Amino acid sequence: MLNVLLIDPPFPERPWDIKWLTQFPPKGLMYLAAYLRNAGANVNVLDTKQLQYEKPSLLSRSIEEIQQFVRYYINDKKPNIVGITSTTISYIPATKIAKAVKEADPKAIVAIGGVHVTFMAHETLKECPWIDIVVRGEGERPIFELVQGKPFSQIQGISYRQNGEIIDNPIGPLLSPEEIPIPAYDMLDMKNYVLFH
Ligand code: B12
Repeated sequence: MLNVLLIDPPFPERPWDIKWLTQFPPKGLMYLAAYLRNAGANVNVLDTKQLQYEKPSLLSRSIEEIQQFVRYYINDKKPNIVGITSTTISYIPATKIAKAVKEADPKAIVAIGGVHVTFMAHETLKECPWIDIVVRGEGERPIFELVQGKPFSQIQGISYRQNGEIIDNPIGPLLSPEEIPIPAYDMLDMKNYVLFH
């Protein structure tokens, strides 16, 4: 089975958000991590928002500094698949992190998911040649099938390039409630998300 790293990207610099937005663990990624771990995969989660505004000092780091950190991290951990999440607001930083990943290891499969790219898969793949796959909608099954090494053509819910064209595989059925795990909160240090301490 392949190794997976899931990354929550930094935010565009909006200083008024520092205290607020760094309080929230990347919930979507923690669901994916729990699902993958339950299925026996080796998975890590990196929340770069915690690097962006270090606590309690609130020392701030630029996106370029975080890109550099990500390159070192990839060289050290050597994940085979790197999955990045994004909303519209975090899309640009997410693409910059994806670029840093590909620069550090061109062999790593770089996937992006989340609400923004679900609706903007073609734009994302056209703008970002360093992103291999867009996962549309619920990500648990598609990322697990990637980890199993299934060919892209057989994974439901992904968009990818093939011979210069973008292919959109149809989205598969949703997970049943029993298949949805408790998010893997233990994989990040929850003390970092306490609002006042
Ligand atoms: C809870 C919530 C918040 C909480 C988050 C708390 C937390 N700990 O996560 C808080 C209050 C912090 C918040 C903040 C904001 N939010 Co909000 N939020 C939501 C809400 C209601 C639910 C999100 C959620 O937890 N979903 C459940 C998880 C499991 O789903 P998910 O993250 O989408 O992940 C799944 C898939 O998308 C996919 N996936 C996601 N990432 C990846 C990555 C890979 C590699 C793969 C394979 C799959 C994958 O797989 C996951 C599991 O199936 C949504 C609306 C909605 N119903 O989705 C709005 C929503 C996401 N928020 C929105 C907005 C605008 C914001 C803010 C910008 C508000 C602001 N003005 O600052 C900020 C930005 C936050 C950010 N990180 O970008 C918009 C985003 C719109 C857009 N175009 O991107 C939404 C869609 C609401 C709306 N309809 O307008 N939010």
